[in-house]
Amino acid sequence: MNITIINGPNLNLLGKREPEVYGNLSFEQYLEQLKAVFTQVHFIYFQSNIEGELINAIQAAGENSVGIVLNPGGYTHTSVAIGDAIAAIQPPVVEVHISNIHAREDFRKISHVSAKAKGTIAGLGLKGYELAIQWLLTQKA
Ligand code: CA2
Repeated sequence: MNITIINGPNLNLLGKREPEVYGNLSFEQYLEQLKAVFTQVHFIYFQSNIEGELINAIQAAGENSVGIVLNPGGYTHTSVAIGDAIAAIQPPVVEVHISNIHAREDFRKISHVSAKAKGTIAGLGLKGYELAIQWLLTQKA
């Protein structure tokens, strides 16, 4: 069973910068932990700093995955097109943010993704991805 995890811009820097906000693990390191916890899942992981590539990945996951965990990074707050891509696919999408976007600058309180996602997890660090996957596994037929 495929679950796709998609990370947006600058999340390739996890573990390298701003550890006080984003922790000190790279996503690749964390992904190994997820694979060990969810042995029944085949993870497809994609990260890009480019909006159109993220949209292509959402569309592809719409065809080949039972669910998507999406952290759109800064595009959360700007991208109508990513919201549209989520609305256009069948599998459930869980929006995840490592930091609590509601406790930061005002511009981070707006998400163009939340209304199209099944749900949103914010502020629980990388643990949010694991919780999103747990929920997706309750949804499969
Ligand atoms: O909290 C999150 O997960 C965010 O989606 C992260 C985005 C930010 O623009 C959103 O408002 C909230 C930024 C990702 C930047 O990631 C970095 C990771 C390590 C070092 C520097 C940036």
